[in-house]
Amino acid sequence: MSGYTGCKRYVRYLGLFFLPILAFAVFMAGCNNEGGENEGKPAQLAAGVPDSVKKIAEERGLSEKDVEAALKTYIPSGKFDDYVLFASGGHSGQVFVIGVPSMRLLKTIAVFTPEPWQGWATGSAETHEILTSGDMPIGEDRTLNWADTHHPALTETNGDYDGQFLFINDKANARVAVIDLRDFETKQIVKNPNTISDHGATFVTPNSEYVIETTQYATPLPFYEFASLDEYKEKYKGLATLYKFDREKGRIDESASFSIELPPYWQDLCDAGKKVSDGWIFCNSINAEMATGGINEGNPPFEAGISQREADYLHIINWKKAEEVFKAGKTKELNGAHIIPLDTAIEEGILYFVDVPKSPHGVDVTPDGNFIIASGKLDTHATVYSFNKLMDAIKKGAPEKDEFGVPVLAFDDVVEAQVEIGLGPLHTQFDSDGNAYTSVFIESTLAKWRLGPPIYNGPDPWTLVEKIPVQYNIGHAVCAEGDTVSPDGKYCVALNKWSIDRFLPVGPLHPQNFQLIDISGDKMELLYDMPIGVGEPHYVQMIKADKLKPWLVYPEVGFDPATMSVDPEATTVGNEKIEIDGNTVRVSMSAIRSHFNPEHITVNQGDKVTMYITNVERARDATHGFAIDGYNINLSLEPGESTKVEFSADKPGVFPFYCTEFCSALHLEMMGYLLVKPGPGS
Ligand code: K7E
Ligand code: CUA
Repeated sequence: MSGYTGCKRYVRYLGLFFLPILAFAVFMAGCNNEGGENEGKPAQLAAGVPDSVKKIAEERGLSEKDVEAALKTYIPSGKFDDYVLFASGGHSGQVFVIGVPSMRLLKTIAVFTPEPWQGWATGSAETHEILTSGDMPIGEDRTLNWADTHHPALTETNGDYDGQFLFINDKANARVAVIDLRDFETKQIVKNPNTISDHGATFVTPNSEYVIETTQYATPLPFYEFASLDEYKEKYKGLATLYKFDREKGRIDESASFSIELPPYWQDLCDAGKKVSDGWIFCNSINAEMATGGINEGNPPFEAGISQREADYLHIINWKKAEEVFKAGKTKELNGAHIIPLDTAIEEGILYFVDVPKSPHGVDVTPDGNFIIASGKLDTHATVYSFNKLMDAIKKGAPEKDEFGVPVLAFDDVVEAQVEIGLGPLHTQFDSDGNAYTSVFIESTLAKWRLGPPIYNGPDPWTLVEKIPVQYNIGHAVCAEGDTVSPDGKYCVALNKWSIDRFLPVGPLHPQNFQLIDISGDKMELLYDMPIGVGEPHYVQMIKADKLKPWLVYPEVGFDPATMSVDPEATTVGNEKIEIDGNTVRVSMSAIRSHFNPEHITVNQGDKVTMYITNVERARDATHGFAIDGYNINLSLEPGESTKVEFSADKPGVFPFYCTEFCSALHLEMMGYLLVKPGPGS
């Protein structure tokens, strides 16, 4: 509870400032509440259902089931959720943080899209730098300020979430971001220099040694070299990139990262092996036909061309071997990145294929690592591959090769089971009792089915147990820690693409629908619908809330979130000043309830202004904003945070600056003036 001791320390600061008594009173009221929530008052257990409750249910037309669902999801004021969802924000480019079972939105983490509330790339030099470091490597305007986020991946230790970092990909531009879960802020964005779109990202190896990213739509390698579609087979490539994660630094180390060249088969989702299958990666693909579309030229459209064959290829990649080959220098360099050529990958035994029926999408490894489950979107089955059988088949030698020379294992040698689950299966999660949960898109259900030995040793292995309808068109599903080595069961959430009639109409663009499902009983029960009114989430991970240990305030005053350390340039109390040197102006500013210091900044038109602003507060939630009207600048300064603002004072006039977070009774008075004297030519 650093915020609590912070209050006491802040009382000392108060002597230094002349603050109106009112603001002080409001502040101390805030202090008194600290550490108060969730403190152990004895629970008041309801003894039977009182008539008043029955009356409410009657008046509101609620069934017994509705009341039960309400009780299972209600979190009283000041109590916390048991689980946290990290949801991709789709084309909002962000990540949503949601509590389970309440399904309350706790935060949107700014990632690839400027976000003014958090001051993300809307004024602070540090966040602007992080965002633009993922810009396009070519072109006159390299700006990328939107993204299509698909798959978040929490860091893992021995295959279990450890709550330290979160990765997420941008499908639209092949970027990967790193979010630090100490302050829930994006720390790094990496643009793949050789691929333009990704999808099989982000997935981590069991100790987060690597973050996996595969290309979605094949393009020439590198992506900005031109090759006509007639040269598709020769010039277009897929790429699996393994980004080395440096946990100490909390950053991807691009110099220790490498890619593996793949045929242009449109690699889709991936999962890393775990336990027995640690060291391997499994990725689906959907265009073994190598169709190039061209409906306007009389060719079959992509959707038909890509669905001609009965099967596509599951890619089986030995990443430990690939790492050895990379370290031995058997790579080519392209745009500063290391690539293992396809021929080398084949020779070294890094890459194998096996058929997956009917345009597969998801691929998911069971918690024990023994099975790999792949689902064909146009199939009614989930196909289960045995890891041991795959290894035996590799040892035995593949009977066939694809047209690039990649060994193709015999399907019948490696399949453990094909489970009939429904039309359009996509993604699979797991519980702690040997069950799998597969989202079934076309029929809009979540299907629960039994795995087989050794992970499930009861009666009727590899059979469907039950299906629950969802509203509507489920994409991914997530269950509590359901893709780790130790799933929790309890809850799943169906991530539905369409909501149609579930919410009050808000115009033709409908929200997505997250549906919370209780899986703890014999029957799955739908508990709650949560509209997602911004972007289209794809994948989500659900972590136990107590694994997250976020800071409540920054650990020291002057902290720079970009470096996660005290900025030596940060303004300290008593050192507020304005230094002018020719046409450069340096402002050292502090922010505290309820004033900025300095309050007047007078510069000449054309001056280059750099401001170091520190929020010197130590109280929890005492955030200040800093906006300059007309200069397109807004920051969020969390307690202890220091940030840098750079701008050119190119517009003459008088520009109020003010605090954009309602921080105290005298918040409106927390302002100042930027006075820009016109230059000689204006
Ligand atoms: Cu939407 Cu995982 Cu990108 Cu399936 S993906 S739904
Ligand atoms: Cu500081 Cu409002």
